[in-house]
Amino acid sequence: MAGTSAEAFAGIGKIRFEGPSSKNMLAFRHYDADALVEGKPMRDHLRFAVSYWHSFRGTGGDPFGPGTMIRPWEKDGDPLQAALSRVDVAFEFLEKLGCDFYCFHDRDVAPEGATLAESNKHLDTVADRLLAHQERSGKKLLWGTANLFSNPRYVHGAATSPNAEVFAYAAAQVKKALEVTHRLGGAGYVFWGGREGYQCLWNTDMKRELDHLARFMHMAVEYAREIGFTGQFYFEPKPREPMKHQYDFDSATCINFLRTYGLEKHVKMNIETNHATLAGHEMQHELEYAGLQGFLGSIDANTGDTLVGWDTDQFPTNIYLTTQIMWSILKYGGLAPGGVNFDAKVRRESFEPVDLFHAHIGGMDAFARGLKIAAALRADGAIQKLVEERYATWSGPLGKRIEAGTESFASLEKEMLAKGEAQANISGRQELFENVINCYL
Ligand code: XUL
Ligand code: CO
Repeated sequence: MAGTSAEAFAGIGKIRFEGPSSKNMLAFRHYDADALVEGKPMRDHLRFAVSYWHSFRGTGGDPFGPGTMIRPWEKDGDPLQAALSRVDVAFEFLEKLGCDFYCFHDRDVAPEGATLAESNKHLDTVADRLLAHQERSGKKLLWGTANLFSNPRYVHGAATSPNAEVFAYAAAQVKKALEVTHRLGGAGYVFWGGREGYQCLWNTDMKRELDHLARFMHMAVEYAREIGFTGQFYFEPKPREPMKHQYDFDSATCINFLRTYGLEKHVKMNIETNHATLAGHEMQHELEYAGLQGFLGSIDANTGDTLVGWDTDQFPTNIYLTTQIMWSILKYGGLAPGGVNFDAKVRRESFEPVDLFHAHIGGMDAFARGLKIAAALRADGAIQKLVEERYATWSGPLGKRIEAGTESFASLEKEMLAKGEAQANISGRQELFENVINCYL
C-alpha cells in the first residue's frame, strides 16, 4: 500500500528554506515557496516539476558503458510490481523536496506489455497508484506524454513513419496517454518529436511526413475535446538527436508548422535549454521568439556542456542563464498552466540517491535566484529605459507614423530626399547593458 513501505531516502527529511547564509546543503537558500515576488508566491511563478524518466528511470548508462546508479529500491522481479513501488519512491522524493509537480512518459511509469491491451492495463494499474498518491499528497501532474521512440516499432518515427500501421499504433498509444493524463488532472500534454525527422532525404517524402504529423496532432486535439481534457498541448523543439534532422527543429520552425496546419490555437511551445543550444540558439532567443508570438507555454529546465556537443541534460546552476530565462518568462506574463520541468539527469558519476536531492535543490535555487534578480531588474526599470532610449526615434513622429502604417516607400523617399541623410545613430551600449545586469547578480 502507498505510504506504508520503508523510506527510500531514509535520513533525508523535508528540504526547507533556510536562507542564503545556511550551511546546510540539504536546504534551500533562495527557493522560499510561499515568498512573494511581484505579488505572487514563488511556487506559482516557477511551478517546478520532477521528470519521472530521468530521476526514476535513468540508469546512468551511456554509449560507453552500462548504468551506474545505486537505487536500492530497484530490485529484480515483476516489472509491474517494480513500477508500483517506484511510484511510492517518486512521491516520497516529491514530498521531501517540496516540489509541487511531476511529468511522465507512459512507458516510463508503467512497463510495456506483450500487447497494446496489456500495456494499457499496466498503465491503468500504475495510474491508480499515481492518483492515490496525488490525492494523499496534493502533488500534481504538470504534463503527460507518450514515449513514441524507444520501442523498435518506432525505428522510422511514429506519426511520420512510412508505415501507416505504426502511425495507427502511435495514435492508440497517445489516445491512452491522453486518457491517463486527463484522469490524473494533468495541466498539459507534450508532443516531443522523438524520431519524427529523417536520417536521409533520398528515402524520405518530407511533405507527406509533415502532413501526417499535423493530422496526428489534430486527432489528439479532437480526442482531448471528446474526453473533456482541457489541458494545454505543447510542442517541444529539438533540432537533432536521435535523427539528423527533427521536424520540431526550433521555436520558429514549430510555430510555422503549427500555423501552416491550423494548430496554432491548440498548441504552445515547451522550450528546453539544451535543445535551444543544439539548434544554435540561446535559450533566451527561443523564449523571446515564442513569447512575442504568443506561443510561450512551458519550459524543460536543463543545460548542456559547452565542450560536449550533445544533449547532456544537466541540471541548471548558472544564475546568468536562469536570470535570462526568468526575465523572458516574466516579460511574457508567466508560464501557468505550464511550469519549470527539470528535464535533467544527475551525472553518471553522481550515482547515490542523495545526488537527486542536490541536483534538484541546486536547480530550484538557481531558478529562484533568477526569478528574484529578474524581478529586481524589472522593478528598477534601468534596462527597459535603455531599450526605450535605443528605439527613441520610433516614439518620435516619423517612427509613430511608420508603425501606424500611414507611410509608404514614396512618402519616406520624399522625407529622406528633403533631409538628405538619416539622423546620426547612437551607440548600442551592449557593455553598459551587461554591466547593469551584473549589478543585480
Ligand atoms: C528528449 C526530451 C523529452 C521530452 C518529452 O530530448 O526532452 O524527454 O521532454 O518527451
Ligand atoms: Co524535454
